Amino acid sequence: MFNKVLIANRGEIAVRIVRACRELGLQTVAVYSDADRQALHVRYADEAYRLGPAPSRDSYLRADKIIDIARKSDAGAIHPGYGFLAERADFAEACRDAGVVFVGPNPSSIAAMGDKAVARATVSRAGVQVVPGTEGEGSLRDDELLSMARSIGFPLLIKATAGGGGKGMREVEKIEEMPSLLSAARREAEASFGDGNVYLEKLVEGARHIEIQILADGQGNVIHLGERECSIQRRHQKLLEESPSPFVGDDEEFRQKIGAVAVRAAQAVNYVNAGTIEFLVDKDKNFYFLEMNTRLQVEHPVTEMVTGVDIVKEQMRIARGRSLHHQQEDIHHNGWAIECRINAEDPYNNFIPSTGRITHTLLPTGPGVRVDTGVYIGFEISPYYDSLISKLIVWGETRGEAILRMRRALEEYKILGVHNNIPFHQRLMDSHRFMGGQYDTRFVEERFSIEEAEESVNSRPDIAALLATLVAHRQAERAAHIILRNERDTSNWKWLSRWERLRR
Ligand code: MV4
Repeated sequence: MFNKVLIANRGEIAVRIVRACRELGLQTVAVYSDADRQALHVRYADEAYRLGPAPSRDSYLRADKIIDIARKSDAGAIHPGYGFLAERADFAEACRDAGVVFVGPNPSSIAAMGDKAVARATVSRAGVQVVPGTEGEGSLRDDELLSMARSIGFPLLIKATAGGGGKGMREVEKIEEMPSLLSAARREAEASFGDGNVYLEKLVEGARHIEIQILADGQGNVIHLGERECSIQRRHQKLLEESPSPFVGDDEEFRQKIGAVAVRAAQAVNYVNAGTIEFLVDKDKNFYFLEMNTRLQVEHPVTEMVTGVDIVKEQMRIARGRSLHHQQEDIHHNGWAIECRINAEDPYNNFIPSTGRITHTLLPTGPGVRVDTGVYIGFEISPYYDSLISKLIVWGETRGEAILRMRRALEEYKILGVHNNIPFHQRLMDSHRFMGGQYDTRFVEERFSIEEAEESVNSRPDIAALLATLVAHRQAERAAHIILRNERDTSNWKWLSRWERLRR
């Protein structure tokens, strides 16, 4: 039984894990690269050890060093967070060989779900619906794929078996395109994963991306914590997640149905610890298994906010051999949670990553607001890691209240020193399609433009008048803001009551 945990990660998720350990009375060990010497996760942990230079392969990906530090610091467990080593079966195995508990599933579960064709075949055998496509687990040659494509039908998708996150994926409209797109997909998969193997799936159009949070203990108990809606994304980077899904809403029967299928998918690989099953859901509520993420996810807080379950503490309990704290009947969904990923990127310039020092920041607080972050004033956003500055999560009794609260929190939030995507989220909160919950995975890329959204805000005559006042009389700035805010409040109230009448 361990009492000390090494956190093999950085940023907000490392801070999140330290917090869970604190509350459980577990000692913590941080590791850091040269870029993160001053980082919050280092300051919050009981001990911290240097890994190496900033690049990930010299620091957070150094499995050997991390296991060595765990041994020397007498940490009995390693929590990998997400990214880096979290879904590497060989790392989970190396931990086990070193006598250190890996806070996550068994290496065999990671491996089975890591190969997307094996995952498909495995859950399919367990009776879980997958998108029609190639069957089996082996490698298929181009000529075999070509003849299978004909019976699957078009449009279809070529996917990398080692993939996930859309890399090595190609959409095929007609058979003539197959040969060139096959070699392009194989090339990209080879370059990204060192494995050019691919499989085929029928393309499901206009689908939503809904995922189910799973918890499983070593005693064979598996439960689900309901769904997260993750369709607001750009180039396979999620930007906003919510729970419940507006598409599922109060259809409790559907929630329990898809939840039970997710549980079956986890059981198919003898899953232990926290995990997520991704589904594509079409407009008729048909759902298909896509893949399983065998780790804690970035967006886990929205599930925590509506279920009241602390997922990271549950992970620790499971890793300590205890059985689940909750049974399926104990899980209830209360209210609505939305998470905005606040990234250091420029939403006005193709979302290019922005680097530099955070010279000033003001965090939103107050009722129903949670901010998970790893940065502070003076922190340098470097090009070495992902661009996540923080996660802004709000809770409301209804979706309407959650949206208004998110608008309020985004207004309060100030970050100076790097470009950030707060304006993107503000415009999204104003978008009628978002408000109505009418969006799918193509929404951000095909139907939403921050410039146009800005335009529509700017063309509102009341706001234009206020802006004119601002330019002419700088002193009037504060008063003008107060007027602006009151204007908004009125429309917010109107909007909220309309929303709530609509939902009844
Ligand atoms: C699909 C699909 C439509 N049909 N598979 C994208 C990444 C990987 N997780 C799977 N992905 C998709 N697979 C079939 N058969 C559409 C997507 C997809 C997508 C999925 C989830 C979230 C965002 C997405 C954006 C574009 C495409």
